[in-house]
Amino acid sequence: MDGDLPDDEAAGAHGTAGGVGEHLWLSESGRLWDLGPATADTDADGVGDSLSRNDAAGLTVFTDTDGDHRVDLVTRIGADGSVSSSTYDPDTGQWSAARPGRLR
Ligand SMILES: [Ca+2]
Ligand SMILES: [Ca+2]
Repeated sequence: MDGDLPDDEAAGAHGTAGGVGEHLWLSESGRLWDLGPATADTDADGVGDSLSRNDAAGLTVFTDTDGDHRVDLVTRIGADGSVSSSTYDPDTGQWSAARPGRLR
């Protein structure tokens, strides 16, 4: 028969386990960024909800607080110990800055 796909190719096209369905997504300025799979479980419910990125300016932690795989909390920890965070409002699609602070 024509049109049959090899098994491995079909599985690759349709599999979801470990695929992008497990990734965290970041909405910003009307675009959606694939951040990759969560690497940390910050609320200990057994489901990964956060990942962090290191760069020259410090550490940025992306967290999905409600389990829909959309990041809704971003925390930036500067190399100098400063901390700032932004929360996402799904109703408005806007990020708003939370009160800045410092690590104790
Ligand atoms: Ca969790
Ligand atoms: Ca979310």
